[in-house]
Amino acid sequence: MKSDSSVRNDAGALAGIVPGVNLAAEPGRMDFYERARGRHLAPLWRVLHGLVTDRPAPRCVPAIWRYAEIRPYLMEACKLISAEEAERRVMVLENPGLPGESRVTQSLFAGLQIILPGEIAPAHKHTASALRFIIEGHKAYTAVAGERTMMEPGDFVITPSMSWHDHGNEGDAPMVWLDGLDMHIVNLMCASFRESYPGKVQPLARPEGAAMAEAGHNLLPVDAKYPAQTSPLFSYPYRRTRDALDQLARFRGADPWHAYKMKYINPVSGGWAMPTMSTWMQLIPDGYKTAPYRSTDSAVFTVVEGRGSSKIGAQTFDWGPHDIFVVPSWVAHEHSAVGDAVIFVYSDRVVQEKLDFWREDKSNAA
Ligand code: 1HN
Repeated sequence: MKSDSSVRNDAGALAGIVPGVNLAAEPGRMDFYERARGRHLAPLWRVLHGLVTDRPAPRCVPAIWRYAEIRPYLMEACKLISAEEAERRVMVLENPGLPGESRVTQSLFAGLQIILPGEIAPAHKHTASALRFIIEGHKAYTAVAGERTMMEPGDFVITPSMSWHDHGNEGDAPMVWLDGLDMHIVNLMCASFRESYPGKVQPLARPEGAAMAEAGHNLLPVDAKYPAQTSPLFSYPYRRTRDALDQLARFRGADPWHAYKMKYINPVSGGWAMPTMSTWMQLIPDGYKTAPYRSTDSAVFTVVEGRGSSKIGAQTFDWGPHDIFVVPSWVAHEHSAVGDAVIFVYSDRVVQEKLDFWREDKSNAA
């Protein structure tokens, strides 16, 4: 019999073998496997239960990036490369379970982008949609599809698929934001396009505030058509979000699993603000502890205000402002806050809902 090293019968590959398969008989099948491989054929029974798992089996692991520990690296990057040379000066948050893959979860990207006073991140567009969640700094803007918006800490800003976007910092301090992108979902389907704008910045076609005027007041211009699935409102200022949560907490009780959690919506459809990434802002009142919860969407949490801790699976992570942590799919988690805590969350829930995959579990069954 031929050596079977080429048929990957190592423990890792066999993790997916059907339990009924007689391992003692496998050596006698190796010659067949080998010849089949020459015809680009492979036996499903050796991999089936790794392909179709009993429950979510994320390779992504619970993790936290503490801002005080990573901010110095952003500053150091500024000394080594300009925003222009890098195209985007972003330090990627790599999930420790997925090193080298530029993934914060299996389906999502996260990075911290830093732009110094006077710098410009040149205009480009791509299939992937991006969200920005502003961490620190003032007087920086992003221009999206011909309209600028200024960015302030806590603001949630959207770059829809295939819209030109460039950023600039007109203030006197560094500007840092979290970039959340869906390119791994785009790439799963091999649907990615990208183009540079001929010129550093795109021309502005509308005054600042136009999108907010049209779509930001529970009103829409009569007869306006919105063919895209992304919200036409591309900036959700923190001032308004915070106020909404505050007012809600004055007359409603906290939800056992979520405390106060408000989804960002597309005013045209009433659905999620973006077609590929769900986004929320969550308020956990001082002293409150949420009940264990899990769902099939893996989520990225960015702390805005307050301190607290989250038990994620078996691990407990303490967090404070600007810390970023990840909860993988189907891992039970619970949060507790010391002082009112406000947390921005994004996940792939909207995609799973569209595909009828999404599930949640509030039963505390592990
Ligand atoms: C991108 O275009 C931006 O436009 C940020 O600011 C991060 C990460 C991967 C690919 C494209 C931006 C990105 C990105």
